[in-house]
Amino acid sequence: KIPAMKRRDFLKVGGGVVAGAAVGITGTNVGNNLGAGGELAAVASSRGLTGAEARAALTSVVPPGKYDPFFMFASGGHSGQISIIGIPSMRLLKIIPVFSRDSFSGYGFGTDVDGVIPRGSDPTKSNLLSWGDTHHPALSETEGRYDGRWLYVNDRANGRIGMVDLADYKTKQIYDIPNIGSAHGGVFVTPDSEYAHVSSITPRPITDNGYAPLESYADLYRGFSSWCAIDQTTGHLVPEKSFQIELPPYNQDLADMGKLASAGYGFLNSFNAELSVGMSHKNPPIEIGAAKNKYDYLHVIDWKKAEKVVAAGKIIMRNGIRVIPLQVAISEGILHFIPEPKNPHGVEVSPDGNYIVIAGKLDPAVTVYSITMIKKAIEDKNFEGTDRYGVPIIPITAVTAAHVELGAGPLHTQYDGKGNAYTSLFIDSAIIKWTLGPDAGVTEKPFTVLEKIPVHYNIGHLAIPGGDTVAPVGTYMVALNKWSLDQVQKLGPQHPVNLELFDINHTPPRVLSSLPLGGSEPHYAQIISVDRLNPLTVYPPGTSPETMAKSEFATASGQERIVRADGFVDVYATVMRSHFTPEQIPVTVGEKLRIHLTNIETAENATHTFAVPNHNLQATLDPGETVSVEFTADRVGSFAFYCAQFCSAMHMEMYGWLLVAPA
Ligand code: CUK
Ligand code: CUA
Repeated sequence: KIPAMKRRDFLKVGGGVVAGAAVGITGTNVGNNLGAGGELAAVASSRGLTGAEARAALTSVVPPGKYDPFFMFASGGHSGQISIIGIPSMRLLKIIPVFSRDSFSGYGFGTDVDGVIPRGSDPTKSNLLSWGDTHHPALSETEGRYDGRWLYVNDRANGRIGMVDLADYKTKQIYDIPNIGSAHGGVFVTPDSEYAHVSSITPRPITDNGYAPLESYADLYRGFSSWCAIDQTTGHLVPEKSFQIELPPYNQDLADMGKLASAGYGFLNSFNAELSVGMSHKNPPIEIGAAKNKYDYLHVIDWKKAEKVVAAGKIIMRNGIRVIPLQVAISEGILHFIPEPKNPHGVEVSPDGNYIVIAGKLDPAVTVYSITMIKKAIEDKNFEGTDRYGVPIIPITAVTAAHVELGAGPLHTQYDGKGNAYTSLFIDSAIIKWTLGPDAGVTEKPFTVLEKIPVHYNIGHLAIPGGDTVAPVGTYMVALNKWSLDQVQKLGPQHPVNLELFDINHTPPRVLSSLPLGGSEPHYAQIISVDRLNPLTVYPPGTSPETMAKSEFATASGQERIVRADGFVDVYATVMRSHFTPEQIPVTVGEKLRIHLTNIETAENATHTFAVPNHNLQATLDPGETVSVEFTADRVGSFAFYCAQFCSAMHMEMYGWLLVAPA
């Protein structure tokens, strides 16, 4: 890390760094040009870099063999994946498929873990989905800090949550949440990871067959706030321990969990309080109809109280999950509304938990609510009537701590832990740095705009290490930009998204580098200190990643065999550099095969695969891993299966024969 430097010391990297040369840049042209003197200056000048660009490069470079201190877990939008990006190097380190198939990792191509994709809890939903739209990753937390155990992410398209185990960075579960057709508000976890929360964005009919004409929208469509219980040992979501709260058919949008001062509460934005259903002979398009009212409703949910109401049995069962009916949520004081300026997008709670910041989208300001004032209003029953379903409305004036003008199209806010907030402006293509207020320890210049930081271009979310936790690390900030326009050479008509890295230790924040990311659209990302992660290097021999225990099919060297029983051909195989055992699998067409493969390597990095030509079979086996591949040998032929991962000098020789003889 380059410490903050005085102007005159700029780039004066000490002797010994570059062949003993004292590298310096003289004071007069600091920040714009490189001056004479030193090899670093010569390098920069030969590459046509300005002083600022050279400084940015030095501030963020992670040389070969050195490591990034932070990982960013970014969603992949409609690629259905999660990407891991090193910070500050901005190198793409890994892609974890969650909702979509991926032949590289073998995910969805014939292995055990393949079962994760179709395995859902809601039999009414298609069990053949092999795509999703990841938006909001949520790292598990302990006491409001990322703990590096698990990662959850919503499928905005299909109303599901995927769970990734950070022991091996693999997807272990997809929970197909009942009663919701789409999921956007979350995933956010409670401060001790009791629940992963998500809400539906588009309401769905509560009829048995899931259909209702739009004329009955107000009566028969509903939203659901879903509190998915997390098993504290495995990280799996447990349907029997989860519950939902029925909500009016507004579009419940982004959400955040209360923490510290606001622990026990969840906050959900919404839009379309107008209940617009789109164009017909008398209706305007949704886009216009949903923007008519001056206010929508921030949903304030007391989830601790909801837990008690569930425990007291004041619930109904609906498609296998416990549901608190809307009228019960109202009468038990679980749900309150606060008007929020029209069609808001993000709601983000400050690290101390005192402030709930709403980004307006159609309002050029953020509205800051105070949890102290919200609690008081609820206690005093200070309501200004109810919405059309009877939900009590807290007057906006009773709870607003500030309304801070920022600019056009505010979307999302992150915090640096030093009393500052950073809010993205989609339309203005900028991030605004502004101060929180006294409850967050800011007494001098509270709620004041400090900087306008330009981005390229059209930013959605932004991420700071721990930026949504109780303990942000205000070092780096990444802007997740939707458009890249002139920032990258032409790559055909579709442009990549563009992530930009900023140094926010410096005032004003400075851009360091960018990562145009093809093929993946990070909506949201969370950045964790790498020292909080504790992944496996190799699996204990014969481990099934699905259970993280020894597989009953684990096979040791010398125990390889082919067994015919119960109508199956079970092949117990081992895999190592540079051969499969057995190398010949002779069967007759029509036989059902279960091939159990164990990678018996104990060496780090010694991954192999089992790739079968002309079949949709590609299993990837990390060292120690056991997977089972099940299929029917339904075509006659000699198929040379092989290892698709370049693993040794004899990698090309690593193959064998699946011989399917005619009957
Ligand atoms: S949304 Cu995509 S930029 Cu799903 Cu968080 Cu705001
Ligand atoms: Cu094993 Cu290539």
